Amino acid sequence: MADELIKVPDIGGAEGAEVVEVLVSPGEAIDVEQGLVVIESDKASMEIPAPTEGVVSELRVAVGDSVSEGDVILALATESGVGADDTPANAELEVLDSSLQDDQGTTEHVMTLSAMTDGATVIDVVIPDLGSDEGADLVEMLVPVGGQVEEGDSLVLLESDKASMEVPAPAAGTVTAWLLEAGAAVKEGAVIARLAINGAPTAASIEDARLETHAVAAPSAPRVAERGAERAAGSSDPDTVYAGPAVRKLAREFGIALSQVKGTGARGRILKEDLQQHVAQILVAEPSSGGAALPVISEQDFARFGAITKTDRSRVDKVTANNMVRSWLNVPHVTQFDDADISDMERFRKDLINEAADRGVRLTPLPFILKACAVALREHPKLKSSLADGGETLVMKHYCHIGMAVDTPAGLMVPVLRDVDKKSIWELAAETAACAERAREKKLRPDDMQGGVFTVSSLGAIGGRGFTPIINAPEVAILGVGRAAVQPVWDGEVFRPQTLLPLALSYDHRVVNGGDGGRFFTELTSLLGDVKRMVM
Ligand code: CAO
Repeated sequence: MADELIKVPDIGGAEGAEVVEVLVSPGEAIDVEQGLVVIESDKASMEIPAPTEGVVSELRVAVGDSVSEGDVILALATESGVGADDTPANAELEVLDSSLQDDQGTTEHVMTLSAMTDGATVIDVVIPDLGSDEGADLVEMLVPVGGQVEEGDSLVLLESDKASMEVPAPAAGTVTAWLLEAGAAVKEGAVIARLAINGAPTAASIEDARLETHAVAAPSAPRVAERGAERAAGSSDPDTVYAGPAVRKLAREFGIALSQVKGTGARGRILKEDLQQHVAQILVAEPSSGGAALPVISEQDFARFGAITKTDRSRVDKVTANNMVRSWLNVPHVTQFDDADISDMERFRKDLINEAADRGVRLTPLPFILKACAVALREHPKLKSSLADGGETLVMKHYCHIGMAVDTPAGLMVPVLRDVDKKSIWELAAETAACAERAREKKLRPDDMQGGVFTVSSLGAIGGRGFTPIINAPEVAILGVGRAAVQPVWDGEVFRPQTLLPLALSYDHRVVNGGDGGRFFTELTSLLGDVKRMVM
């Protein structure tokens, strides 16, 4: 038996994720594909399955930990496992160790003695090994020229696509010059500053500085915990802010000091939603700042009126809430209603029930609705466009991926079905069922929820005649589906029973005019009334 290290796989560009559930324990025998942990990122919940069978020999994460692609989740003792010593993670550690050893005798690799003035030794501060060849942007100088630093104090903040990192002072001293400007792209070895040091640096202090940089660039669990503790203690020191590169970038764009933002992620990590919440609060608190302030819904002490309990909301619920507010506030919604006569479609669907059972699929009205939308969108492509360039241009999409709202215990998810226009009703039936199951089991990947051009939200199975769906921006339209019912319809001479499907189409009035919406809707209801036309 050998230990195989199981790592966080590619999570589709998500910037870190939180461990929300650990499904196994040390000593437990695991089957291949068995769920190990559930992680939630900004975009998705995802269960990480075991790539092979084995016995859990060590758990490396706990609920609340923040993880990213490549982080080790656990060690699995397997018959054919890769030995722990051979894993990339350890290989990386070895490289780090050997680079430190190299530095023992070659301190100028980290800093170069450049001048001796007034008895002080002035050294060059250089960018250390960043752990990748891609370099980073010099985002912020944390110490002004003339500023005093202690050994290990952060000098600059660097940001790459994958990490934020601080370069610590290799020795105590005074910054005498910055040689680059904020925004400069830097790589290992670039000289960024001059430091007049208080005493001659030792090889040991230089090694410590290197180690420190590595620790910040790829925070190990204790380091992250330490930073979280600093935040939890309410520190306003920007050096202790714990946030990912994307959040830091967004904060700079908003001109927000992250030290003022309360992090709600694991160990006080500041999430994008925290920043959005902070900005919203500022707008509310300072109506004069932009005139766009919203009246506040003040918080109440409900306990005054009776017993209450409070529960934490899931990440999916919070992300959905933000998306809803963003769309509701930015997009002028118009919602139009109609009923489709699906009497023939329902007869056809029921005729196919036995064939569906033979094929092992459940044939609900949804695949027909999706197909009808795809055909109507082909004729009315504006309904699947998006605004770009601040509203100057319209992006027309020559594909037809449609999102489908799924109600799950963790919250609302919208997996996207690819190329709906090219798929048969049978294919769509199988795919909608599979997608809904994956959503409910938290197995959707961020990719599965991207690229939609239009969304269908069906409450038909749950009930209700109609509702006004909120557009999944930057899409420009969404179809809400109610519960079909047989109703009497006057045909000019008598009332005849018809199965009517209530539909609500919301569209972005910046892009879609009433005429566009009406024509699309008429086409859609007529396709649903005559399903043969869907294949024309
Ligand atoms: N009218 C009448 N009956 C309907 C119907 C409709 N519009 N739509 C579905 N049904 C029936 C189905 O035919 C099925 O009955 P049978 O088993 O007898 O055929 C039953 O309702 C259950 O359907 P389903 O929910 O299992 O499957 P679906 O394909 O209709 O929907 C899914 C799949 C994933 C869209 C749905 O389960 C779901 O999650 N809907 C909620 C979406 C949501 O929350 N939207 C709101 C978003 S905004 O908050």
